[in-house]
Amino acid sequence: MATQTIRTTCSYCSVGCNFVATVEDGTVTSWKPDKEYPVNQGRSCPKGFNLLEPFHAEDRVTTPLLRGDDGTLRPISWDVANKEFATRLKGILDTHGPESAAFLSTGQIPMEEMAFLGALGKFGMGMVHGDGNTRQCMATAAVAYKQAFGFDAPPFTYTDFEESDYLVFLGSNAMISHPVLWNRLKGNKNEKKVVVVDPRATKTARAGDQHIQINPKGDLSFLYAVTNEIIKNGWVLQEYVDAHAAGFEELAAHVASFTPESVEEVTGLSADMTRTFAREFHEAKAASFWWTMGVNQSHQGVRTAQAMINLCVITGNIGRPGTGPNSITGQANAMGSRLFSNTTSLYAGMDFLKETDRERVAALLGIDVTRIPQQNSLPYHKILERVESGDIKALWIIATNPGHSWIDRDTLYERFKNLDFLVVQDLYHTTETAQVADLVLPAAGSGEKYGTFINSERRIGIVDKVIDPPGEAKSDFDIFKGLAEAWGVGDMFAQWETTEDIFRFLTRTSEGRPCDISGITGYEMIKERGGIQWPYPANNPDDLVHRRLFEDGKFFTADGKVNLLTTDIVPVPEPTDAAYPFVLLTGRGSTVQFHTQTRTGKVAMLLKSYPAEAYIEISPDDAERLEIADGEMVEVSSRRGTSRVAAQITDVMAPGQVFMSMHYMETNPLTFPAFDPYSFEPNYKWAAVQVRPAAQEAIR
Ligand SMILES: Nc1nc2c(c(=O)[nH]1)N[C@H]1C(S)=C(S)[C@@H](COP(=O)(O)OP(=O)(O)OC[C@H]3O[C@@H](n4cnc5c(=O)[nH]c(N)nc54)[C@H](O)[C@@H]3O)O[C@H]1N2
Ligand SMILES: Nc1nc2c(c(=O)[nH]1)N[C@H]1C(S)=C(S)[C@@H](COP(=O)(O)OP(=O)(O)OC[C@H]3O[C@@H](n4cnc5c(=O)[nH]c(N)nc54)[C@H](O)[C@@H]3O)O[C@H]1N2
Ligand code: SF4
Ligand SMILES: [Mo]
Repeated sequence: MATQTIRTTCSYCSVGCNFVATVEDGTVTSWKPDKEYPVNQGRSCPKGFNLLEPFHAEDRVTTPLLRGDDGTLRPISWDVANKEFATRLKGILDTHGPESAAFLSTGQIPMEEMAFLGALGKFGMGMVHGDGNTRQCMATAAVAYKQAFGFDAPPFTYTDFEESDYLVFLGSNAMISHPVLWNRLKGNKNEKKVVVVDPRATKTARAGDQHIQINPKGDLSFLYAVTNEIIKNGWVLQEYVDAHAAGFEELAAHVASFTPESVEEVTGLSADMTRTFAREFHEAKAASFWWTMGVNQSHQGVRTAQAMINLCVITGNIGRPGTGPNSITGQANAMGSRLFSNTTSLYAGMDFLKETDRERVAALLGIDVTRIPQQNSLPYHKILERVESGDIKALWIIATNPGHSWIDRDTLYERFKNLDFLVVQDLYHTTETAQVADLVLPAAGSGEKYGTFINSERRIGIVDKVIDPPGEAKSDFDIFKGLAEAWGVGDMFAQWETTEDIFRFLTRTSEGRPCDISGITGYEMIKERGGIQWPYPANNPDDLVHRRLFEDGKFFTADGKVNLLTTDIVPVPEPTDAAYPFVLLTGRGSTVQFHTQTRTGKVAMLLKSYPAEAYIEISPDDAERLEIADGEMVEVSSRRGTSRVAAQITDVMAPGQVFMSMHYMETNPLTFPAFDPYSFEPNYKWAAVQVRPAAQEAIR
């Protein structure tokens, strides 16, 4: 009997846990969290524990599917699918130009596949526009870091979690969103305080030492008032600021008018609370911020993230153990997509607008430099606007399900009607987006193929093949290979025989860049070392298991200094009023549900732990006033639409606010399409809605 031991990285969240599979004659006989792996040290959450089950679901798409004249999707061969793709997409691009088709990708496929897509779509097929679901998720953090540090570089390593003595979770429900990371707090032996800043009394807020129940969108004012307190009380580490920061005078002037008293109304916090927070932050030996979507998905997200960066810098809480303005990433490979997807930036954070960068990539790939677009891609929402105007006529969607997850999603379906060609590449034919596609390409999931992911602490981890994909489904890598051949550009990528060839190409693109990984020789080395964090340059080998950035106080900007950036507070895009008196917040509902539920929704064990039907969380006060009983059906309306959901009365919610989880289709018809002005990330965390008991006929 042939027995294999295979280690692979979980393909749900960005914590990056590793699992060990025992495979006997092609059957997985054991699946356990890896005790040796420095990230999870033998722990896992129920999603990862059941990672392989959804790969066996009945609704896997096992052959390419083409929509016929009668409107139904029918199986076709790969040969026909590739030809159909090439003929129709090429026809559109030839007739209407390089801006008439676009792709939308993901933070969920291995880095090598992202890199292939970015090269094939742009250099091979000649498209200019390609963005991904990381726009819905991490764009704000990426832009905030880039503007402040000169590069998109989350500075921390997970041990900072264990070394901090003042941990501030701002807009993060880590206990359910990053459960294994949260668990590592147990390893923090300091006399510590965990502060959670969230409008809701989430599980995380309740598990922490203090819950600062801030008003939605009160964060920027709060952080500016805290900054002002620190400056006014002389708590600035001036030496550090003088040597390593730019813009301190402007920062001090900007925050001068924000006092704990003046922000009371907008934050909903007493002046005392803000003042105490400032003092405690100053007194901590190692203070750290940990933020996620409560910040990123906001109309002023970038500047809010930078307000945390400013605070860490002026108090010297950066580049030391246990410190840092730390953005935890979302999807398994969000960091990979930020650095190596060739969408928002050229490989390794290079710039499409820079001739030298274009020449460098062209030389490494052995292609003519004119094949590389000299312009940046449009961001996601602009791509969709061009679909609406008819300028973009074809969309190719890979490993994301915007038909469920996009903000104000009903408009998306209207827009899709304008398309001449919609291609969806997914594991399942049942996703909301695949259901409206013209062509569906059957993909293998991570667990059925090879590659690497980069987790939240910049650790490159291995994705290994544990089982075979069903039917004719194949890895996204193999799909791209086939499409390249059919397009007539197979030769351009001939040197990429395996995903590891692409990995080695990426290491070369990174040489001399902040994310330099040119010292990594290949997959074996990553396996041997239990993952490797970037940077890992050649000629500078070390045995570090954990790497933290900015220990030398040198940032990636031209002058080596970190930029302290601020902005004026602007009103929320859709204020509440008499007709729509509630603020609708949205986000993760439980540890066992992932996004649009295409995978977790198929695991019997997970299904038991959350409500099957959509629900809305509402405060006891509001429920009583509206005469709504627990479990009763209610209608939630925004200016975009109405959804019927069950009321869940809970003191998690403050009066005037309601919460719906993103895992249900009922949520995104209601959300309001506002975007951060720098990152263009959608503001999923604010819409004005009305709630009332459902009309009787609706309940029947
Ligand atoms: N179980 C599970 N885990 C996941 C995922 C999943 O779908 N399910 N998805 C993964 C991905 S891609 C991501 S991006 C992460 C997201 O992880 P999180 O960011 O932790 O998840 P969210 O629930 O979207 O938002 C976090 C919190 O922001 C709060 N919030 C809303 N508005 C504000 C505000 O104005 N100020 C502040 N301070 N807080 C606010 C919400 O109340 C919520 O508790 O999770 C990852 N992990
Ligand atoms: N209201 C509201 N909406 C939100 C959010 C919110 O907080 N509130 N959060 C936003 C955030 S942070 C995110 S990240 C997005 C997530 O939104 P989506 O990306 O739309 O969500 P997923 O369900 O993860 O979709 C991934 C798809 O890829 C498929 N897939 C998985 N693995 C592979 C693979 O290897 N290859 C291929 N080809 N396909 C694969 C899955 O079956 C699934 O259909 O949602 C956003 N939407
Ligand atoms: S915490 Fe995240 S990476 Fe770890 S097992 Fe759970 S979903 Fe997977
Ligand atoms: Mo995300």
